[in-house]
Amino acid sequence: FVRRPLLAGNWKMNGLRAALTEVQRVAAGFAGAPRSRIDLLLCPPATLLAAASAIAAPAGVFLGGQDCHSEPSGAHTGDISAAMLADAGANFVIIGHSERRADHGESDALVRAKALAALAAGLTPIVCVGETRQEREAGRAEDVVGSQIAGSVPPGFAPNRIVLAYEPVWAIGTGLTPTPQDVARMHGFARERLEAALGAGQGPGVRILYGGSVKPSNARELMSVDDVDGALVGGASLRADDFLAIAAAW
Ligand code: G2H
Repeated sequence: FVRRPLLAGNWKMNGLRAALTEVQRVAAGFAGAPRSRIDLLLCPPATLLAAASAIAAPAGVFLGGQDCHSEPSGAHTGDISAAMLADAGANFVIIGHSERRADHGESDALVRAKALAALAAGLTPIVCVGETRQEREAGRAEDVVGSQIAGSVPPGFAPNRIVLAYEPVWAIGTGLTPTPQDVARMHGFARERLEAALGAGQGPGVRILYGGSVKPSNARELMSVDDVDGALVGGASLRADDFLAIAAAW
């Protein structure tokens, strides 16, 4: 089954307008070789989305948001709807990142509602799951990820409408990464659970990204693991040179 790799950069709460020069560099770099082999996606802060889209979209680089509200509009001060992200040029939106789950108490049910809102607005949700260090040490990593998938992934959608990101919380921004064997095991397990969530025969069509301390020096090894269809990159996506070096892993 051919799944086109997706390399996504999550800038998190980083980036003023000056950072648009990095978007320019990514767009210019993507005009080269990797373009035909992978999908490239940048998720800058929402304040930069429209300007980043004007630069990156003509080069074929996709844009995405980092979160959206579960409702299409209304009295939700400070929140952003999926349609607003789409209107600003987004094609994707990260949903249920562990930092959202931790900082804002987002439950699986809320993550699923947000993913549904994204789908309704024509965006592709990147639904994030992953266990904490304590959960892994207690031998509960698969239980946790399995129940997050069951609770967060909206059922009944075509596999190409949803992306899953496996991000072990203990690997995020720490420089630590799981072994390729651990990643292979978890991605294989996640694909089985996606099959259960989306329906028989649908598992092989879903792109499953690995996230957590991906950088140029480990990208090739992690991206060659079975069932790894791309990466969700935080820190190493902030500089165009690093991000493009990761893109060269394919
Ligand atoms: C995981 C990742 C991006 P980093 O959160 O989503 O961040 O690559 O900095 O570990």
